[in-house]
Amino acid sequence: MRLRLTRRILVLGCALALAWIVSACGSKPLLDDVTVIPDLITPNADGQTDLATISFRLNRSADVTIRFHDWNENVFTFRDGIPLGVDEDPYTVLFPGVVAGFTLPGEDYPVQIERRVLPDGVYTWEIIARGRDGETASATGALTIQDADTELPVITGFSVYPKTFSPNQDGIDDRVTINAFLKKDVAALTVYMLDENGVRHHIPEDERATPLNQAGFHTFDYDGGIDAGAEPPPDGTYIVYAEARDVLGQEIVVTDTLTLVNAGRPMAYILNGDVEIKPTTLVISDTLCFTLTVENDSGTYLRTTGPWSGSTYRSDENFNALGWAQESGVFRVGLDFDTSLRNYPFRWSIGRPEVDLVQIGKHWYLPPFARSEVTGCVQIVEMPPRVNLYFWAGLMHEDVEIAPINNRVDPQLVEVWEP
Ligand SMILES: [Ca+2]
Ligand SMILES: [Ca+2]
Repeated sequence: MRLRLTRRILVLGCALALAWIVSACGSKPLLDDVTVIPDLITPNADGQTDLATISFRLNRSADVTIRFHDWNENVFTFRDGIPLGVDEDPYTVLFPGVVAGFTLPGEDYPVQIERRVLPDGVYTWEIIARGRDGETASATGALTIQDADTELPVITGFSVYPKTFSPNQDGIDDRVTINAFLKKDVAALTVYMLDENGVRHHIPEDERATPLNQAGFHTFDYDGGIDAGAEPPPDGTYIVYAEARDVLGQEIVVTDTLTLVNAGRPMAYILNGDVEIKPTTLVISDTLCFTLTVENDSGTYLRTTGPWSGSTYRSDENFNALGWAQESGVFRVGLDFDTSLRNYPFRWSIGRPEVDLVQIGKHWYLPPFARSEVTGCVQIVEMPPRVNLYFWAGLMHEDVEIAPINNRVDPQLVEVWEP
């Protein structure tokens, strides 16, 4: 009886030994050599024990999750299912005490908390590896968090104004102002608009307000990228994000919406650079007229203003005198000549209301990709300083630019004689 028992134990022992040998020789453990050092950190960015080094070895490819459990059975995720390949060298990850965003009981923040530092306490860390074949291995240990700087980089007063804008350099609602108030100094404050392709359109900060990244009031200014020469994003409603990240790595996000209408970079030309000016010989009190065609070579509406195409000036008048002052963002055709005292004193709209132009709000526009014939006349009422003068046309985008191709177009010699 005693002998049989001994023999049984022996058989069992061999079987166990065999299993151990197969495990050790044929297949190493999935997760190996796991360490978290030190076992106490103080995440407050003072340079002292701010980080723990998490180290482990994978003997087969696996998805690795690193998380923390508190004393109330709450779970905080640091890394979630990161796919990692088998590697002879151990993986190391620096843990700054910051995990995926969470809210504690009784808290109500009007912001999204993306990443947040763990409050002081003793946590159980857990590293889980899930192999491709479903095999799972894990390791656990204790980590103490002490003196954590738990103040979040909260953003308040986030506003986008106007909520609808038309980035097209027509001088009407071309820019958006975005305000945000930072409660603490941060490592980065970023504002951007996300388009339907997932592309971020960075919105630059107006540096006249608080110094970059410092607690206080921050202002951002967005023109759709036009002033930098870019084509703005297409019309539509977008989400604007403001993200604040502090030196610990805590991250806060707030959002608002912004709608783009009539977005587009305006481009227009005098068709073929061709201007008809006649007559080219006249006497005082005769009238000089021009005809040209304006082409809107863009997908946006071009704003314009009077005097309307077809109007006649006296040569001792100018557009200001007729009550049509320079206006930011409007396109006008101008006529200029050698001895004129100011740039393009005679100006006309790039089309006629309700003929070539359409009304949007209170203003008149040449539609996308449209052409319009523009004419205008000047009655020469006084003798110019000399008999022979060049006259030329221009197409100006007031307070924005006169593109070189639209300046001093098709100069023609005109003779003016006393009667
Ligand atoms: Ca510290
Ligand atoms: Ca506009």
